Amino acid sequence: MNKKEVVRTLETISLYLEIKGENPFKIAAYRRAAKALEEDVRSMDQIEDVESLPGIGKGTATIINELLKTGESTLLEELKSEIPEGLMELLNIPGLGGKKIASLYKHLHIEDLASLQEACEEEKVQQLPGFGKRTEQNILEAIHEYGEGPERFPISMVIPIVAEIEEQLETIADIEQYSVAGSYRRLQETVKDLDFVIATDNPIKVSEKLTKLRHIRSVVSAGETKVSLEFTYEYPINIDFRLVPAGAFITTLHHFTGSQDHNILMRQLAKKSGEKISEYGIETEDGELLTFESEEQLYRYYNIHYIPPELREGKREIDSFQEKVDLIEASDIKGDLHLHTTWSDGANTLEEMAKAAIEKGYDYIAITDHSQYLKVANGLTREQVIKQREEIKRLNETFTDFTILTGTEMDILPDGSLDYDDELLAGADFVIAAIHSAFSQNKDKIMHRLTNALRNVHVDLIAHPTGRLIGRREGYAVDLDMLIDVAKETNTALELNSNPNRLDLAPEWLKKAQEKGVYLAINTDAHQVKTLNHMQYGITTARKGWIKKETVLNTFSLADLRQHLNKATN
Ligand code: DGT
Ligand code: CA
Ligand code: CA
Repeated sequence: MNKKEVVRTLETISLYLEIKGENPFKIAAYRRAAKALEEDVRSMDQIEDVESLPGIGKGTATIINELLKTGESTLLEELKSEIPEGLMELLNIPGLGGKKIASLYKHLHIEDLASLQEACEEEKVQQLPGFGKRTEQNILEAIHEYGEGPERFPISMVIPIVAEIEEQLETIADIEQYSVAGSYRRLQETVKDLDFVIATDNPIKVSEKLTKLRHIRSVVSAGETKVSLEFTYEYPINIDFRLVPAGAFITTLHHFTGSQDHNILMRQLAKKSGEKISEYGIETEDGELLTFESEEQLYRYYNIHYIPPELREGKREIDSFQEKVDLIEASDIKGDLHLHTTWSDGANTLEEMAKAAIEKGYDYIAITDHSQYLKVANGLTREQVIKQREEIKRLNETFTDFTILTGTEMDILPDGSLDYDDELLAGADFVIAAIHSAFSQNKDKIMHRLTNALRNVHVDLIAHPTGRLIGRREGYAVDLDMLIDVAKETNTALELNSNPNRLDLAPEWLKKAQEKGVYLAINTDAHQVKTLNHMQYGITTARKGWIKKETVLNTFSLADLRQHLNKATN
């Protein structure tokens, strides 16, 4: 377990205790322990004795040590068995926290959404201390909204669901081959439902096994060619499974990957040569049904280069891929230029992040912890920045083919000033500037802040340029055309943040930036070793914007990158 996971578990324990109605001191002890760990600069491995931290007592230390040793907590398991599962689902209702849920449980014996709805309708909830008529009304509305679920799910929400489904499909012996399809495979920002294609000789058995997957809420239909299931995760979500014999796997996968508009283009292509294309295969003029071993082969049949799923949008892809198209690939990436460590709000140390990057085959990384203004993220003071640089220098001496670049993710303050002075910035290899506050300012103010940062000679990159969180937050009022123009003028790069919650900038804007000659950096913004893997979402998003390797700073060799950065700052 890394530190973030331990912290989260401690917070979960305190939440369970609160819902159970335990005494406030006990609840506070777990919150305090979580906070103490979060504020310590070391990673879990480096803390020898957790009890020596202020804020951690004997009791919480025991829990932490158990978590580190076994990955589990007996206390949490116990609490989970004591408290009705349906009660935890109430946490998804806005306005309901541990305290309120505890009161509902204790006084009205509410155990799940259904009993809460009933109590609201009977106007019992408004009589509880701290609730009132208005709150009751809000809860009722929120329950209705939750039941309907969002129309589309942000991609980050379904990534773990796809992983869990795939893990289970692996264990079904009668499945010969499977793949996720639909909008997920095309990496759309949001998806309506999930689609899988499965090759099997035994559809009856597979169909039956599918209806026993974890988290199923209801079986919509379970036939021999299609199984449609409703799952319950944070929200109810539908998943369609298509079952086909192995021969039809590729054409079915292609069909259900879509997009619908891409399929229309493919049909027109087939029509030209008197053929018909469908999920079953290509039907030639003399009635023969052709199937394929790979999607490459399928496209080659029509003399087209392989079109990756993320570009199957039904626009110009069929024309463009008549020729070979050279877009950025995962193997082009030589480093990650936006990373956090335990020095600010990351879960892993400098050394751990570097080691993981070396294992990924990178040549360099930039360590860009938060700056002093961002107190919630433990931003670094001027002195800490200097100390960190010394640490990086020391570490760099231990590497042969790898370099840590010193850097910062510096806040652009609400008034447009920068969080560090020029003298300090001049000593960094890579300076990121970013907005993390005062999101509601008008466009003029936001652009004043961003252009101020762009015009500073030391700033090399603007991180997550719009500040959006897909499906959750729009971001601030940025004029992207202007941002791109000023980025060009000042030779400042713009980020494609690979975190699947962000994917910021979006493909259409990446394309515009590239057209205007603005450099990009595809970064993970990882706060722990695990999320260095988010790079894949960045690469795919870049390809959606038709981005070439040459546009992307972190495909450069270290020498070229250094040269470019000097040119940019002189
Ligand atoms: P979504 O679910 O709205 O996020 O987007 P998709 O693309 O996953 O759409 P979905 O689940 O309705 O269908 C999956 C794929 O199946 C779709 O991309 C193309 C194919 N497909 C489904 N219905 C049709 C159709 O009526 N015509 C054509 N040409 N293709 C279809
Ligand atoms: Ca779908
Ligand atoms: Ca579907």
